[in-house]
Formats: sequence, C-alpha cells, structure tokens
Amino acid sequence: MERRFVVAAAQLGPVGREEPRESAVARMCAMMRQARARGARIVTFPELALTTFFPRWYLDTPEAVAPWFETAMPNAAVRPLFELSAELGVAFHLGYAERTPEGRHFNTAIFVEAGRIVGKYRKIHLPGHRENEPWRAFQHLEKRYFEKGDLGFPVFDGVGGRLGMCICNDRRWPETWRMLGLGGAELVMLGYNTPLHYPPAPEHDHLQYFHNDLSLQAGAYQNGLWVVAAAKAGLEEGCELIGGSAIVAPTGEVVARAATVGDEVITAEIDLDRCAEIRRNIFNFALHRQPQDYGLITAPVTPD
Ligand code: CDV
Repeated sequence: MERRFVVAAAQLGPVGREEPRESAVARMCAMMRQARARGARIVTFPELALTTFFPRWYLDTPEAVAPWFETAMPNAAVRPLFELSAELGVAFHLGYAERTPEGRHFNTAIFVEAGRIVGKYRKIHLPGHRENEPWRAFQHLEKRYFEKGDLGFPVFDGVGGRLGMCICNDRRWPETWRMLGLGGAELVMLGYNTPLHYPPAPEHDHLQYFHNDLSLQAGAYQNGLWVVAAAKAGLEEGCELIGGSAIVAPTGEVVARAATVGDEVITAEIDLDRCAEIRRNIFNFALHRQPQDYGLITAPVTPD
C-alpha cells in the first residue's frame, strides 16, 4: 500500500450547548468533503467533537450527565459521517464521550476505515478535578465524568501504516508518546479542547499555544513519528479555546497549521517511511535506549 499520502486535521469552531449532534456531524461531513477534494486519505477530528465541552459545567445528577454520552457508535446522529467516509474512501479519527453497556464512562477516540472501527483509545491522563470548584471561571470536571482509560496505548494497522491515538492532555506527557513510539506508531492522531485560561496557573495563559506546539513537536521528534492534531477552538459558551491544529513531521517540523479558531481543514502530504530518518539514527531505540536506568518512570505514584 502507498505509504505517501495526504492527511487532514479538521479543526472545529465552537459547538454550542444546545447545538444538536446532527449539526456538528454536518459540519464535520462538510470538512471531510473539503479534505477529500485536497486528496486526503485520513481526517482527524477533535476530542469530544459531537457536543460542546460539557466538563466545564458541574452536573450533579446522573440524569444531567447522561445526555452528553454516546451509548452506541455509530448511532443515528453519527451514521452520516461513517457513510460519507465509506463513500469517499476517507478514514477518520473521532473523539466522543462513551458510555458502555455496563454503564462505564470514558473519553474515547476511534479510528474508522471503510465504515468499520479499526482502532479505539480511551483517555488515560484525565486533567481537572472531581468536585465543584466555584472559584474557577469555569469547571474542568473530567475526573468526575470519566474513568481513566483501560485500553493502554494501542497501536494498530490502518491506511498502510501503524497508527496510534491519544487525547488532549495526553499530549503533554512524554510517557504517552514513548508508549506509542515503542509500540511502533508511525502516525499519531489526537484531538483537544484546551482553554486559553488555565485557572490554577493563569500566569501561563499566554503560553498555551507554545505549550501545544512544544508537546506535539517533542512527541513527534523524540519518537520519530507523524502527528496530526485537531483542536476544538474559539469562543465556546463563554470559554476561549485555543486553535493551533497542526501536522508535524518526525523531525519535529510543523508542516501545516490552522490560521483561524473556526471550522478549518489543514492538509499535508506525509511519507510514513520518513519515520526511519529519526528511528534509524538519533532515536534508534534498539541501539541507544537504556531502560535499566529508567525505573522511576514506572514506579508507583507516591502522594506529595
Ligand atoms: N481537554 C483537556 O485535556 N484539556 C487540558 C487542559 C485542561 C489543560 C489540556 O491539557 O489541554
């Protein structure tokens, strides 16, 4: 299979609290068509792409939480995206809130090729807090609404390469990238919802775009893999989310970047064989890694 092809990140502008899933899906279908017109074989959509970023609100009953979760995938609202993907021959990555038949809740991403889910990841690094914290301008209750993912960092075959996924906060952790790199991922897709304002450390607000770039570029370079990252961006229900969706080469170079905070498709031609430029050289894992000296990385977390 061809290992040189075009990929897209489809950044979404804000999704309103009352916006139906059908509307978000219609916007994503329009971007999938644009991506296809530019030759893309893969489109990456953001984290929790079907709804507004609901963890910004404290919801205190199961009845209030339930409507934000998908109990089946695909479901009626999302099926048009699956159908269009099969029709156009474009695979896609999608983030959504998953409720399992057993009633477990995850922040999940899937990879869909030829109408079938061929990859699934559940977010491991859940940021934020569990209880209402009224001092914040807005809440970030991922720890309340989601369980830590239970699938590890899977790497799977898709579109002629070895693919992996992570979700938003995961991108800030070198362990995420190393696990994907050690698993052999050549292309990592991820979506994010990153507020411009970080209530616990507002002195870092002006660094949000920089820290996004830093994480994506370091993850790509230090593991010799391609990265396609898609934001949900813009002023969503009073909360400013960063844009900065990007496609990054295994050398760490940004090869495409969003210029707006609205719905926007960015594309780049990638060559999976370029991963070897890094992996056979500076980060040749077999030759240069020294895991016997990295024990603390996997030692259990001890509270402060
Ligand atoms: N959705 C996220 O995981 N957001 C976090 C914010 C809260 C810091 C992020 O790492 O971008």
